[in-house]
Amino acid sequence: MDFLKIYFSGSIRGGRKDAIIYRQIIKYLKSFGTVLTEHVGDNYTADFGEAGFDDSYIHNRDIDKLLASDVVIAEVSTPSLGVGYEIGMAVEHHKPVLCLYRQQKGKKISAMIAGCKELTVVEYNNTDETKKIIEEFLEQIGNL
Ligand code: 6K6
Repeated sequence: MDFLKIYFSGSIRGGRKDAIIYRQIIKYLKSFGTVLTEHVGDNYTADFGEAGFDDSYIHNRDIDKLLASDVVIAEVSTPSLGVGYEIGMAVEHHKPVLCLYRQQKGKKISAMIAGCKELTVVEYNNTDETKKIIEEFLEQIGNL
């Protein structure tokens, strides 16, 4: 089988407080294949290093990557319009999607994610747990 193409989705303009977690997940995902969206874990400056990128260019490039991917792994603890849009698009195109969610006091995951039966939504407490969850998911969808 070809090297697995993984689309990692995580908040950018929705807020970067979980960026370190994204980096750790991406690092682990790289042991299974190519992560098409490694930049989501990058350490951006205040403007997220976006200077010079037109929004429609970003959108079209990311959708091309999403459609080319074998699997989508989204970290959904920080609500993000872009992440929600990517998940919806992935479902529409029948991609296997794993949503990783960290329990946070006073917060609840969107019903549009928790209530979608095409998605695999799994809660975790620390990044070590995400490794087992990811491995089990890839096994379950037949990619390991
Ligand atoms: C960042 C670094 C260098 O250039 C940039 C430009 N911005 C983006 N680049 C790539 N993907 C992006 C960018 N902005 C949003 N996205 C996509 O939307 C990513 O794939 C994320 O999963 C998602 C984040 O959406 P928002 O709404 O939180 O920004």
